[in-house]
Amino acid sequence: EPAELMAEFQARIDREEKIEPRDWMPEAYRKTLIRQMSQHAHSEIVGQLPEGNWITRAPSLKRKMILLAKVQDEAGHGLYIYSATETLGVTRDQLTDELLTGKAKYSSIFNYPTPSWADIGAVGWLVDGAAIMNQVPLCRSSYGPYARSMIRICKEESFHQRQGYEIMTVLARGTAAQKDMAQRALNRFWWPALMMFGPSDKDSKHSEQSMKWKIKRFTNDELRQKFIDATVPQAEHLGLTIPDPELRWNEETGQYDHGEINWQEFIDVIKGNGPCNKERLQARINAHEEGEWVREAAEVYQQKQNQEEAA
Ligand code: FAQ
Repeated sequence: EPAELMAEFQARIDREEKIEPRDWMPEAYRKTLIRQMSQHAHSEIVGQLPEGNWITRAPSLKRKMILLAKVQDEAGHGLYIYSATETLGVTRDQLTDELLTGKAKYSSIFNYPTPSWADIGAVGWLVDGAAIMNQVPLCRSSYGPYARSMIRICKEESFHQRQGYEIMTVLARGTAAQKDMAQRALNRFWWPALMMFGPSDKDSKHSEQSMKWKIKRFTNDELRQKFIDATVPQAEHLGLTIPDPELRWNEETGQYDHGEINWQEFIDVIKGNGPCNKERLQARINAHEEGEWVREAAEVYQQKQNQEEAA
């Protein structure tokens, strides 16, 4: 790629200009955006499953309505981000195919089970909380369609986080058994939520370039630390204990120190060997197969319309 074009591209980024679909961009910029955005879209789609598990069993009609709305929001987020990704020259069919054949990654967090109602609270509080921490800076991402799609998504995620925290509040103030249920859900989701931010900075192969291109505005470790610092007081307010014996406030740094993340577990989960990877992928394959008749009908309808127009 010509050096002048590369230099001009970087200068535009440095001036905080947004890059738009028809603009010239380095192939590697296009590639890394397709990678990150499609993984993000797949995460929103697969992310419906852990919570979808509780829609039929939500403890009241009101809870069921809220959860349905939240899960539908996640479907919507997936669709906006797929559309934004298509502006980079890939098709939705290609992206779907990569997900269903297991080639594409999606967030590690959605490979964990949600065995109790409290997990729905923990997912909203911690998973959506982590998602917001990561996605608010993406509203300033250098690629225009991605940045714009994030604005509405972040507003919706913020409602999701609050509904999760509210579920946790009710359980934590409830009976001893309810509080225990909330604590167990926190124990299950704390470490996986920290892993959502990705590998530590020293192992993050894309961070340096993505920061230079202002696709990312903070490193993985920076965002993880912000999340911990924001979340520990919330756990204290609930009267719940974060399952990390090494967690303590550090006066000097003005941050919480924390224990080591189990990176082997992270690697296992992204390689497909987490507790629910196979189940999640199978659920998406089934949904796709069951939707075959809709795609067929839409195609036949389109052909008829074309014929009528031609006649
Ligand atoms: N899981 O070099 P880096 C949501 C991969 S929120 C799986 O650091 P990068 C909302 C990474 O892709 C969740 N894979 O990569 C919701 C790369 O693999 P590759 C979705 C991970 O891109 C809530 C390799 O490791 N959010 O869905 C993970 O600079 C509730 C090396 O990593 C987003 O996707 C992981 N946790 O930084 C929905 C946000 N972490 O491609 C339903 C947008 C890393 O070389 C219910 N994405 N990997 O094969 C990002 O901000 C970035 O892509 C990072 C990773 C920060 C995730």
